[in-house]
Amino acid sequence: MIKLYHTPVSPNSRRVWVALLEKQLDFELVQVHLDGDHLQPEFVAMNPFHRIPVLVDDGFTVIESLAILDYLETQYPQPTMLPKEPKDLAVVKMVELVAINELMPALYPLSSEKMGRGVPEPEAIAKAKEKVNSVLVFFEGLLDDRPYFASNNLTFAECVAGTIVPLLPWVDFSLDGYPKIKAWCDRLLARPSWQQANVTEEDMAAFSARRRQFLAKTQA
Ligand SMILES: N[C@@H](CCC(=O)N[C@@H](CS)C(=O)NCC(=O)O)C(=O)O
Repeated sequence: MIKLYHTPVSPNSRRVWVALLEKQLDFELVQVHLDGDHLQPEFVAMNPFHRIPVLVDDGFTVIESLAILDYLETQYPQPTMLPKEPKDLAVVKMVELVAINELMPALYPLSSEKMGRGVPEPEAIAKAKEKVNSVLVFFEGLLDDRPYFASNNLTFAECVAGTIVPLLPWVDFSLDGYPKIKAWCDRLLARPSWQQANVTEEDMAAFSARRRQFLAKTQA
């Protein structure tokens, strides 16, 4: 039996969660609270960097969400979630990495006030919005007449970017100027897997409050 150690609001673990659901695998979710569970010796024994997600499959432990996705694809190839054609595969990988390396850091200042981390300087907000715009323009350019990035079927591009981009309206970044991306988000949000792995603003605020308390205590 597969076990996923995760924190439901974390995009890093939600991408694995939706992949497991989309692959229709049997798995058990183990919630790890990031205000201490992740520092317990049993968890650190699985991930010495004390981060979620961690996947354990038949006694084999995998850390790092992208490594987990690649493991799932090769161990459980049906339905396939990575294209075989080189250009399509390149598009999927670009979307995965741009979402993680460019988009996620920009969400930090944009979500700061809502998550109770204080109000960033207006320049920081403007810079983050500029970055989000460049990412969305880039993504719009990659979507063709297929319903998903470089594919007629859902791929890891959706698992990764699709668990981050739909959160943008929540941080007051409208998707109205990006019609293809907006339609792609609607398509994803209608899927049972996205509905099952849904997180609400309340979940995020509750997570953030708990995490801030923990960080204040440990950094004092
Ligand atoms: N590169 C890692 C990032 C994982 C990560 O940063 N997880 C955060 C939650 S979003 C975490 O577990 N933080 C706890 C800590 O660093 O102590 C991945 O993709 O799996």
